Amino acid sequence: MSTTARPRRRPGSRGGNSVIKGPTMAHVGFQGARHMHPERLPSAKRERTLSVRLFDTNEDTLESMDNQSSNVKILMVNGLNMNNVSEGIVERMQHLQKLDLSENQLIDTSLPDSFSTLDNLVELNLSNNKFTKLPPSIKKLRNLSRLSLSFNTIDSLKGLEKLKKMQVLMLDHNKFTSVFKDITHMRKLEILDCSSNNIREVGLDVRFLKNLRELNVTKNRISVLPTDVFQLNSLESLKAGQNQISKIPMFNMNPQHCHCLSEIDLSSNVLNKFPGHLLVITKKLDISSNRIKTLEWSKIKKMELQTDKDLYVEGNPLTFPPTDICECGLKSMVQFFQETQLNLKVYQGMKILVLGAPGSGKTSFVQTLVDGQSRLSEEMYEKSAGIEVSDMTFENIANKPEPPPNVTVTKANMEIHKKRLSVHGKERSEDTDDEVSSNASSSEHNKTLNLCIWDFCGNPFYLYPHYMFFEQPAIAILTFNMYTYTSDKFDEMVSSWFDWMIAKTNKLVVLLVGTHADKLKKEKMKAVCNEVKAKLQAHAEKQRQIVQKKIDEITEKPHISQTLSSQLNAYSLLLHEKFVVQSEVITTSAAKNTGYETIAASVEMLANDSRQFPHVLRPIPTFWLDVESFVEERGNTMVVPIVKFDQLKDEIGEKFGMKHLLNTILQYLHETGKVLWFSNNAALKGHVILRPAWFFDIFRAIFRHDLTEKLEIEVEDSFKTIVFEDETSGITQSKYDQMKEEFLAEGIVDRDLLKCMLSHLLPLETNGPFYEVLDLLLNNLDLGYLVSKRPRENGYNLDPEKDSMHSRKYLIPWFRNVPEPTSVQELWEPIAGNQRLAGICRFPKYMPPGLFEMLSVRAHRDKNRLKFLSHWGSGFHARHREEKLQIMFSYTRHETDNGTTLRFEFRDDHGSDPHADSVSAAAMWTILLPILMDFEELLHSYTGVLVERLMECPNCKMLSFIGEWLTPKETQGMPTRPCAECHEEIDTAFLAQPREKKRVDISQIRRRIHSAREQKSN
Ligand SMILES: Nc1nc2c(ncn2[C@@H]2O[C@H](COP(=O)(O)OP(=O)(O)O)[C@@H](O)[C@H]2O)c(=O)[nH]1
Ligand SMILES: [Mg+2]
Repeated sequence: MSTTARPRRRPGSRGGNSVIKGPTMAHVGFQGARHMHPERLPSAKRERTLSVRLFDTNEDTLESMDNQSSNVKILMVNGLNMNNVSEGIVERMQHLQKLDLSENQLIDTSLPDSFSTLDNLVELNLSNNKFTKLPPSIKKLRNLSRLSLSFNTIDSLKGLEKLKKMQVLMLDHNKFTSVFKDITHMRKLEILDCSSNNIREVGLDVRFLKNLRELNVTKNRISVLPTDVFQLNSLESLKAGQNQISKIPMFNMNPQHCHCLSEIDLSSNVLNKFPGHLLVITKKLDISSNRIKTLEWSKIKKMELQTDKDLYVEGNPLTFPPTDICECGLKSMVQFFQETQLNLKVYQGMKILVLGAPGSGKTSFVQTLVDGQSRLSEEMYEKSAGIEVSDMTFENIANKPEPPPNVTVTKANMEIHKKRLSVHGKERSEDTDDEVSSNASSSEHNKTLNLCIWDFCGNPFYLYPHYMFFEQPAIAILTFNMYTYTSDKFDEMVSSWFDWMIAKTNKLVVLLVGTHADKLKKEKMKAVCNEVKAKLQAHAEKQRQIVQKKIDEITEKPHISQTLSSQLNAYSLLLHEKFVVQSEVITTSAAKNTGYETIAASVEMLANDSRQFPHVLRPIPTFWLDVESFVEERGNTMVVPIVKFDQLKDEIGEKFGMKHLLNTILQYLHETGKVLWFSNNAALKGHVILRPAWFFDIFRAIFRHDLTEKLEIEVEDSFKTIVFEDETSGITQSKYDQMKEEFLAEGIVDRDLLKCMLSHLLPLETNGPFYEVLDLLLNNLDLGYLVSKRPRENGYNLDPEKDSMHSRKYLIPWFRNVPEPTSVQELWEPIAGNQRLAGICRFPKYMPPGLFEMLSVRAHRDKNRLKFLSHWGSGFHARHREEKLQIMFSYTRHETDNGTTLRFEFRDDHGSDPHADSVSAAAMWTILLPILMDFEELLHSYTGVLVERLMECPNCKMLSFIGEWLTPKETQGMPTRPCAECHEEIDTAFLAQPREKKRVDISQIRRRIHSAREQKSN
């Protein structure tokens, strides 16, 4: 089959069929082809024509074909300017295997219906015609294995489900906008050419094309290549030049399974980072005419000097290595690196965390910053969700003297800094100053600052999951859209983000960035910036005052107890840990690429501020870098790139010695965004996540603001093929719909659904990786807990047996938005008069989103012996397994401010008989305390949270006692304490957990309280 389909017009064919003189048909092939042999012997048998070329399609010609028709297997009717395929041809050619109709004038209606009866057709060439749609009749040609539709104007490939035998598919030079979704069933496909179309993405579905050898997507509008493409085991050639591909993410390169492609062509794209990791899997890598500035040594390091690989890099704005070296090919680059590496110092980089409301311009900001030219987010194919990682470097960073000791970066500071930059040849600012210039030349300015930029999706949905990744040390960049800003949106656009950030870290370094500068007049912009600045100061002051007021309340007291003094301590810490905000809003425009030199200057100055970032820009020992490469490589070869800390320690120790440095090195890698190692998180510090971007993807697969949409899409493409055809799972469409509904409505996810959601990140051939990730999510990240549902039963069992065959579902509190069920009060109300233990944690400023959700998952743990009865959006209700107790945790947001109150209450559940034996306060504390302590541990990682702990007076039910579960000693020593509200002497067993020795006669106290109540009501 001619796959290139170049016009091959027969001379004279232009004149139309009727005027053609000469032969009308050529018998070009005979059975056995004996006629070709010069010494051919006459045969007794009649010869049978196998292959026929028609020069016209007149009725005469067709008739003369009649006696051959049962034999003809190949028919060529190309280049005839024909605009119709007659029934006549089709009827006569029922045995046809190959048909070439290329280079005609065929239109959508040209193929007769009977065309679909050409059952034996294996190869069909329809290239160079005028089709605008897939001819419907070809959709039934089940045996078709080679099809060319090249050079038409077809825009959709839908409806080819029956064509499962396809091996070669030529779709180039059409108007397709999407292809991959419609060919997932073509598992035998080997060659696919869809160059010169309008395709925007190579979907994840490409991974089903396991036999694909050649893939050509040149000249389309693709911005992202899924890593699955590179993992196709049979792929030999990948051509993806002339697209808009901006980066090639890292992916698993398991050396055992790694095969080598003969070429990867990524020329004429917009890559800004050297995808050197591809050199491992291809003989020839063409990345010419992109936007790559440096080729990192670390990526080429693994190459041998005598490499036979080819790397094409011309047409890039390369500054390193020098162009003349690059022009001489990969060998000379490797040599260059090997010779220069000894002099090359590496300095510690840092993370930049970009956040702000959705649509505030974060993604455009980051892309423009990284690319050094205007980029608006429409260019990117996927709407951001989760966290997007980009890397960039600032070259020629100067060694700067310590900045002046004021905490806030002032405008004046900025300008001085700008000047200094400009004279270092960066041409970032117009003003030059000879005096400074002479100074500068003497100072050293050859450092490179490596930045790892995390672009946080701004949808409020991520307020909880993203907390995990918002850490210090890092520069936070908060963007807001100056064009759509109005005073009443200040909270939503600016201050709520501050509250969110401060709650986690308390110490912050923030650049406040106004975007969309191109859309405002100068005066308006100035007014907006001034207002935002003033309002932010006022907001910070207000927040400060809330804390100050609490401090005053304590200091005014005559006697400061141990509890109060520890509170005082915590409160004043909140005031002391200042945050640094650049006092002026930096105005930027991603559309015009303005404001970025100020950003660069600010980042550079902050990076040099050794009080804020003592580690940044320090030289990194070579040994650390070796470990870094080792860790990186290790991560790239793992399906689930997570190692246990101890294991990594052993491996490093074995390979490099100096085990004891691992903590320090991992901390460095964590701070620079190379790995994730949450050393302050007790549940997680035993794990090291070697590829942060992979982990973000796992998060993103589950935590999605657009889940409804996402699940819809999943079933459309990859999901049905993965799971519906997976022999073990046997999931039907209706089961899928049911699981989806359940997740969206109840926040309960079925294991199979979860598997699907993660399927593009984890191989499905084996369950191991999935369970590994599941275990991490449930047990280390407090994602959710196991529940079960029996078929045909309505409710869920929130406490199933571990191995129950019905428990394949997980309740994920963050997704659970159902209202409190009425059944709760039916059980809770009747025992309202019983003995109880109740208290609150009040968050006057801000309660971090997700805190309650994590608390509930932890409370559910087996060790707490709670049997969950109900779990709704803002609370849960449980019984204790052994003690007769009902338990409720719930939280409510204050209507007046940002504050929130989390309440816990234990009620004795011996019915409403006041004389029945009730559970002692001491016993309640035994159950409550571990839950509270778990909660306190969670709180511990939010250093900027203001929290008040209060206990309820068992008599008057007012919150009149300080919660002392963290500092119980003082109260434990007393038998009773007076209530500040009702002045009743209250047994301290209700206020703090009693010492073990203390025996309390609860029933006596209960009776006393009871009679006091009766007296009162009289
Ligand atoms: N005119 C103009 N449009 C911008 C600018 N920055 C972003 N946009 C547009 O604003 C919209 C939201 O931008 P995006 O970067 O996706 O915001 P994100 O949701 O914060 O990541 C997109 O339509 C961008 O094209 C800018 O500086 N100028
Ligand atoms: Mg975005």
